[in-house]
Amino acid sequence: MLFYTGRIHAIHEVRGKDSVGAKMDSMELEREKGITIQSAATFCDWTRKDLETGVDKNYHINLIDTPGHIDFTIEVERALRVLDGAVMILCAVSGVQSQTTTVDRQMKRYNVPRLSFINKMDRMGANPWKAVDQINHKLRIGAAAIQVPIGQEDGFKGVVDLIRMKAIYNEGLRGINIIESDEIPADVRELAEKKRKVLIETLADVDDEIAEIFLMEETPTPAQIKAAIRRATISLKFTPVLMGSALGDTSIQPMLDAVCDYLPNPSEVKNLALDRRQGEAPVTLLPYDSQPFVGLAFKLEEGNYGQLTYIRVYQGTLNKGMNVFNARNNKKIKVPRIVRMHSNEMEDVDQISAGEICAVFGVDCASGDTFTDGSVAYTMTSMFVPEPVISLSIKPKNTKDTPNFSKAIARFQREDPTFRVHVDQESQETIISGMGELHLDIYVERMKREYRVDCVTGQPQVAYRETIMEKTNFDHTLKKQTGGAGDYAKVVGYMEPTGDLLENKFEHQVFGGSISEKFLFACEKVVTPLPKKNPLKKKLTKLP
Ligand SMILES: Nc1nc2c(ncn2[C@@H]2O[C@H](COP(=O)(O)OP(=O)(O)OP(=O)(O)O)[C@@H](O)[C@H]2O)c(=O)[nH]1
Ligand SMILES: [Mg+2]
Repeated sequence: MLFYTGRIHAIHEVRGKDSVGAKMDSMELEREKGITIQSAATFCDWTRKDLETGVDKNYHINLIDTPGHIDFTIEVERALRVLDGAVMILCAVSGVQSQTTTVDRQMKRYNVPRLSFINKMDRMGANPWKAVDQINHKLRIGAAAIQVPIGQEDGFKGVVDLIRMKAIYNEGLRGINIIESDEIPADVRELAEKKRKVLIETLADVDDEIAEIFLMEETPTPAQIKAAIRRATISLKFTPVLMGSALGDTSIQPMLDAVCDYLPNPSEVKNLALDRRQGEAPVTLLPYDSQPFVGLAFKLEEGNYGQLTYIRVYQGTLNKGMNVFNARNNKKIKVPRIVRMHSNEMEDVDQISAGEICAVFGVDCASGDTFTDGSVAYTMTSMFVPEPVISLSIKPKNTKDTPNFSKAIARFQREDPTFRVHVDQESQETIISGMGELHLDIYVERMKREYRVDCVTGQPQVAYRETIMEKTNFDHTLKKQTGGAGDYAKVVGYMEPTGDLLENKFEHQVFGGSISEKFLFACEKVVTPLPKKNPLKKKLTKLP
């Protein structure tokens, strides 16, 4: 996308043979591992010819590229919190994968309209129809292809636009030229007609206007189909499905056209804030420059020049040198420097308008803070932060590295709310927790590279709780030789599921005798607490 919009002049892979690396994956570790770890922001312009009037229209796009791995899910979360639309990328062979369902949930959480793009159409076993079916059934969103492929697998060479019934091919170096033809190859004509019907039927299910045309047994015009796709996509009832091959330079430009055609512009998205002067009543933010400034800090990065704070401007403008107020603590801060990001590069600007994304220096705040110009008392809701699922103990190999170790840990925690650190009370070890083994590995590796701290880590522990699945009897005699006759106790009982995972119940059935409260309490104490660190098994051995 960046190449075709003229933002970069060559396409490189994350871990390409030319060792240049992808523009949006600038971290050394990303290039080494060939995966995206951190999200990166950029912006680009795309000129789209209006089909009705034939006039060129320029669209300005703010773009965030996010990782796909579940380990870096917070990067997806915060991007979706602030973006007005998304392109969900699927693999033509694998279709909807488990990570797709996670991202789908995140898109739904923030009501983000989406296009679906089935990539890797050049691969052996590519089957876009399986993916379309999975979006409908697994993700439960109305989905229909608006294109069909021309050629298959390594013979994939273009698509048919089902709305206008035109064949679209890429020509020239890296497919830079788009060639459109009214001549649809004979072997795809039938499929194209069939899938066009499916598109109209699917739209009829989610859009009244198309439903009416459909019931009258008429065929909607291309303009009517496009308008319906736009309405249904923005109202989250539908996702148009496109297909192509990023590696094969095929059919990327039509996807950019679709971004302009079907994803909302900032004024079409309802973004709410809470007005603290009106008892936290929701107010709709208006993305106009003339309104009072309201922005949300959604990502922090500590760099060479201090804290870089990414802000989405929802309303009004943000100007260099302006005073802004942090809604959380009412602190007044002067914004000394505003930049627009192009992955790891930045460009100084004096002003950022409503609807755009920028980054500022010298603004000390937490992720999720709302900023205003002080004339309104709005706060925006923050994003969802999932609980970490895996932990491991960590310490620097050399104690002399402890200050750097602490510095790194503090920074990672500030930047990433899914990375947590605590000191275990029993072992006095530092425990780091995160979303997966890879997540923690990356931080350990970054500590080595960026802070020159070698660490020793323990075995990863997955967060889990044990519970009793069936009734189990116990009968134990405790003998304690304290001189003389000694003491002994016999404890007989059973354990069984209470039916409630959160509650442990203790009952005793002592009758007749006189067992002192002290002993009963000791028995209760052993079975009642939910073991935090030690699995239940360990506790049970201590039970008597
Ligand atoms: N065959 C084929 N391979 C592709 C295509 N597009 C990307 N790939 C390969 O897929 C791999 C991952 O590509 P990336 O662009 O890094 O994918 P990504 O979605 O950014 O991955 P993460 O950000 O790490 O989640 C690379 O090895 C690419 O060469 C394509 O159209 N066809
Ligand atoms: Mg990537």
